Amino acid sequence: MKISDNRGFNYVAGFHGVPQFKCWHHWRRRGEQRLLPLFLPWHRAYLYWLEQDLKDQVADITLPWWDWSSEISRDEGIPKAFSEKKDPSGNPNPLYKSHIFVPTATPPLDEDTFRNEQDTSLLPTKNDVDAVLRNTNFSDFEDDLEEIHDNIHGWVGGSMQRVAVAAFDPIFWAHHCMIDRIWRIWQTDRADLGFPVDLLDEVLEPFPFKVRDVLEVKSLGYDYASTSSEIIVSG
Ligand SMILES: [Cu+2]
Repeated sequence: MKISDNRGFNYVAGFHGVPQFKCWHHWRRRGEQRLLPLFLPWHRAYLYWLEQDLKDQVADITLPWWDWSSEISRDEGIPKAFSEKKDPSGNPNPLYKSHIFVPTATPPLDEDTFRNEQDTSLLPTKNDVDAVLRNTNFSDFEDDLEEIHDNIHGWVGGSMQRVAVAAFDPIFWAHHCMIDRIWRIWQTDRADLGFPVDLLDEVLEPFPFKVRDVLEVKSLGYDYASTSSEIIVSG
């Protein structure tokens, strides 16, 4: 967050909404006429990009996922690592909020992210996730998963419910890791990884990757510690 050039958090957060608006949601991207189901691959490339920038600073760091369907989330809501205003030594917790600085936006942005979360009883359940996982067709799966994803953005509220600034809230990344993880679970035991073959060469701008490059998390050098949704609840 202290790095002000294109390796910094503020710059990378700006790929999603302001100022670059490169994200894909509900088959759409700003300035693109075609409708394409690139929500999942685009956000996987995005997570990978931030994680590589983080690794340049701290070699063994990885992005965590936030399992908002877990019992712990039902008790505590947003994980304490993200919700506490101060870290254990009394300094401001950088995961609680970030400062959005985009002077080129209309209007110019120079403000902190904020949240306005709802009651934990409204979070999706494991049954909701399991229902999404039962889809056999990629487009249906992605549509259903994106709907749960939208609900979490709305549940967190504040900056997270606006596409333009959502990625500036640090919880965005843990939320999207959970979405990425559910995709990874869905891909397990699918020889073709379930993606429409005619879209494998679509480029995931601004990243130098095609869809085919991000289909397999292991080829990107990562995997999820658990790809069974059972184990997470007890953790
Ligand atoms: Cu999102």
